[in-house]
Amino acid sequence: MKIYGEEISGNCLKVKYVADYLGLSYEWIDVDIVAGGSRTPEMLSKNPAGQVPFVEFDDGRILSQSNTIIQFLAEESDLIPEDPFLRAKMMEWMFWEQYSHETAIAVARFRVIYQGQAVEDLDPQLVAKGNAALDLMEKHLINQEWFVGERLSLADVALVAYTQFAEQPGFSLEARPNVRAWVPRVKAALNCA
Ligand SMILES: N[C@@H](CCC(=O)N[C@@H](CS)C(=O)NCC(=O)O)C(=O)O
Repeated sequence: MKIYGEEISGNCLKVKYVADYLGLSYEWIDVDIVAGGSRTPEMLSKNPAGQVPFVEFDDGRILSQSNTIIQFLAEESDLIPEDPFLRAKMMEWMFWEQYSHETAIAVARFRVIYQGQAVEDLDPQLVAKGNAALDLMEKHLINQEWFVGERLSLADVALVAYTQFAEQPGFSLEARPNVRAWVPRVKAALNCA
């Protein structure tokens, strides 16, 4: 399969982390997101949403949306709990990540790191949303090592993707020791740098 993405993107890294963890063979097709590389006519013909990541399988079928891709790749692996309720809890966190976490932390990071906006000029509502997401994670991790159940799951993969970069646009993990300890725990379990 071919994975279209760029390693500056947490959403793309999710796919790479899972493919590497599972030992899947793939070709990584680098897409220059900032230069509009995901919106060329060729790319739009593959993924009309104009975004990465997406995966093109050997039979030509295409799948987009990071959390959908990782769920498909990890089918029947130990990254997805067998228990239906735990599996649903995993999905709960993955939907939450896309609506309440990525939309604040990834967006703030993009503005600061790639568009050169000063941290102090970030929209206060965006910053408040990001802080609320990190606070919720911190609270959840008080009595747990992993987001769902007793081991690493796709919920951790989805959430670590941008949490690992949260300090770049000025969010602090200083007063969030549980999140701070969980990030390297997940990355060690995934065996990724
Ligand atoms: N919900 C999508 C979001 C994908 C997304 O936002 N992709 C960004 C990079 S992280 C992108 O391709 N941006 C380029 C553009 O919109 O032109 C997912 O999880 O895959």
